[in-house]
Amino acid sequence: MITFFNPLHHGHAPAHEFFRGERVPCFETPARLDYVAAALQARGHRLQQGTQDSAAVLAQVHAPRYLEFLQTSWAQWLALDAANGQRQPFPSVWPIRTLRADREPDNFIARLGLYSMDNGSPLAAGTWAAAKAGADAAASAAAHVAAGARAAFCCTRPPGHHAGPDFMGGYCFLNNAAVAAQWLRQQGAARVALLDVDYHHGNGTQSIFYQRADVLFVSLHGDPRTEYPFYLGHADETGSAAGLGYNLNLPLPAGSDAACWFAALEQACTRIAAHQAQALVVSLGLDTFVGDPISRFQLTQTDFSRLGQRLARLGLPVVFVLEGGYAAAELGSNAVNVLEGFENQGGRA
Ligand code: SP5
Ligand code: ZN
Repeated sequence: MITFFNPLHHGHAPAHEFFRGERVPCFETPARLDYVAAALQARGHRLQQGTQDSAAVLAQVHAPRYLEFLQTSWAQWLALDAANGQRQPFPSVWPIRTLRADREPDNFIARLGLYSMDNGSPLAAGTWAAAKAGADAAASAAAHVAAGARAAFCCTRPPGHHAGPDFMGGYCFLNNAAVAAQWLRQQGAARVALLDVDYHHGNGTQSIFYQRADVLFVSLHGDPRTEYPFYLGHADETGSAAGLGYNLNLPLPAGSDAACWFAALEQACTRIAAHQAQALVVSLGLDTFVGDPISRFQLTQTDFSRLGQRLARLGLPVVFVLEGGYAAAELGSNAVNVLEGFENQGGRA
């Protein structure tokens, strides 16, 4: 299958994040994607740049004022102090319950808090350009599938599934999987299913589609009682309004092994089959890997081949969108194992 690669991802390269009050090197690094590109090329897969512009669809999945903020954020940061070019902005205050989120403050750090769910998603000089190019790659992968391909892979970072209608978080800025799903809808798929297999619940994607029946959201993830993003991803979140019954969360205890994980995947596949979708988007986080430094499931390299095989048996056209996965050196082979498992099961593009 064809890979649509984000050519601008290196521009998003913040240096550090916080862990237990200390600055630690970022887990979400450019090296991650370099490893995936290398593994794809070593195993004979074709990489290309997409040609689609995601702008119109981005405006359907994100709020205009959030997109405007993100696009101008680095310039706003520099406007505070030219020396900020060597620093990373972090939010320090948030409009939590009883505070107003409808007014945009003039203060840049206050606006940053308004549009952030955590302090773990540092901006860098090239963040907007990288995130926009990633959304374009997701649109291009979706366009390729809408035009008749069995599958496509959107190989991008920063990831997207924690980014909600009007906020960033969890290393995510623009929701690439939501762009792919919305693109497929606009190209004529009446029903789309979105399966999120990242270790962390895809709170942003869930929120974007929570009131809609046309995009089914199904997620397997670490139980939010103990795992990030903590405040969403419980089993009792089933959708609202027209979307009631079109959201399925399958939280699993931290430490779950492959047997437990694949049993939940069967439940996910049963629900997806019942949706009678015309296309499937997979939020492909690989931080379920036993060697992941920030996550606690126990999938092995061969389990990723098995995942690809199982998804092929759904018989749907698929857009794979890369999300998390922080064991960088193993990320490439783990990703390619999913794609080749899919292809070898008959899911050829
Ligand atoms: C896309 C994605 O996978 N985002 C994950 C965001 C997780 N953010 C919280 C990171 C907490 C890091 N904890 C470090 C534990 C080291 N033992
Ligand atoms: Zn994750």
